Amino acid sequence: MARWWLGGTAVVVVAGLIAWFGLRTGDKPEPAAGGFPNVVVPAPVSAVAGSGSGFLIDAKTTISSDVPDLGSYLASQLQPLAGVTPAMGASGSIQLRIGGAPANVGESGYQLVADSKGVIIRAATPAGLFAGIQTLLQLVPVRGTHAVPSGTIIDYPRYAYRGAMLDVARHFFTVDQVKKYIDEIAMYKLNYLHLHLTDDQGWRIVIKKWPNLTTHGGSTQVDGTPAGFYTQADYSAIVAYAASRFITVIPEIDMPGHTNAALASYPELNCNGTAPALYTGITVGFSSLCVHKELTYKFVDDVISEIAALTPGPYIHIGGDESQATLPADYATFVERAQKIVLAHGKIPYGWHDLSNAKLDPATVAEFWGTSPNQTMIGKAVAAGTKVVLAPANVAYLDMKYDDSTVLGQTWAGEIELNTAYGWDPASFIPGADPANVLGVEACLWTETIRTSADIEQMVFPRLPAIAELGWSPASTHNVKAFDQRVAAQSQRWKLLDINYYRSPQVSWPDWS
Ligand code: NGO
Repeated sequence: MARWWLGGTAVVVVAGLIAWFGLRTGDKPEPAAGGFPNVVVPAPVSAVAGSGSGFLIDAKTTISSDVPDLGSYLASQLQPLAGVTPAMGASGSIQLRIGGAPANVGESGYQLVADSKGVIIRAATPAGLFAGIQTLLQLVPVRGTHAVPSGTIIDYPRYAYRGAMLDVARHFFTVDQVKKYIDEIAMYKLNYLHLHLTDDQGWRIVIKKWPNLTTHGGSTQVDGTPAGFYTQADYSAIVAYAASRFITVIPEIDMPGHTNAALASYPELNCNGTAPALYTGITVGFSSLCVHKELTYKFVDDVISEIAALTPGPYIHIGGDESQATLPADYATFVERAQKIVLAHGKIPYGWHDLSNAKLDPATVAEFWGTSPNQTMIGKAVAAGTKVVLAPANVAYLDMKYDDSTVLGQTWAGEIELNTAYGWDPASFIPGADPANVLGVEACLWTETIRTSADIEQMVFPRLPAIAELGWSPASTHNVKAFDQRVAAQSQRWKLLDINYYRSPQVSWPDWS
């Protein structure tokens, strides 16, 4: 019997509040147990236990889906979990239905009902169904019989923006590596992938009008090892793959600082007309586009024009961080023109919160990466109505070490253990900010020290699920003990899928061996 189903009595459970039936230290999950309230990350809005033994996924299971691609996606994802690839059928025991969900699930949420006969996920949109599928996949016990516990979940996100940033400039990651990362962030209902495509150490996306940006500027990376770049077709493949997981890609072209790779590729972009050498170190703040050359704005317009054409999503990120080599007045001039260029190409300007040193367009979105919520720059901008995404470096930077023993990563913003990453509230983070101006949260992975997919996973698991939960789950579910228990349950799937993760001492990891 499922641990959370108490003697046949239907028990109303608000996820996260009832931690006592979670996995206890050293517990092995019972076969057909786990119960959705204490395993799902991000915690659902509400979960009501049903009676009965739940739905057994086996060779007889079939799927019928109003969105055919989602039916086959679910079948492929069930294969490693339950050892079966359900066939599609008109009246499947698992149904994915557009329509019929309660109105409060909105455009991004879903309702999931499981009983002994089957599972029905209903949503208003394919994106909502996809979120419901992620929940279902977490409910399937990997061990023993693959029985989804019976009950009803109603779930929808707290914030519209739930992002992950991956720096592909300091170390380059291939299309396949990015797709793998997309699959991993999709498990936690993130809906934006922000790709940091350019920096001092490398320019990673072909711009047809400025080909040397990649042929020269994309040839190396941190450490001076050979690197690569995305053709526009590669990039479109990433965008399309992300879209199939209901994730919108946000391209970042970091300007006017962090531009050594561009300056090294085209001497004419430099104020003195001389190209610097390629850069393979990690110190920042020394490069700047030449703000007073008109060619600079032709360059920016050409780049943004090609990037906008490759971007179905609404945002283009123009960086704007750490422009120590740009005079403050020049910075303001540049940012004001760059915003206009983005708007002229039909996109919303987005950038690191340093942008608020310039006059912001009302549409511009600022990404807060500071370590103190009292930083006046962002406070003023948000008070003036600027929409903000929160990626505070001391809680949401996944390149920070966990503790003194962490091999990878940096420490400039502190060490970030799992419960530190989880221990803040986006709504009240910036004092005085109207919570309505907080678009959401982003987990950032800078890659000065990160070289492989295993490195990525080591730094993001389990902290990325923490940030994902802050972005998705209602504040009322916030409970560190319950969260740690639900994260512990996730590790069974990470092990199965060969996803590397950090065994934080704050979590009682079950022994899955
Ligand atoms: C800072 C800096 C990046 C570094 C990162 C490392 C921002 C927005 N600019 O974050 O260039 O890679 O820290 O943690």
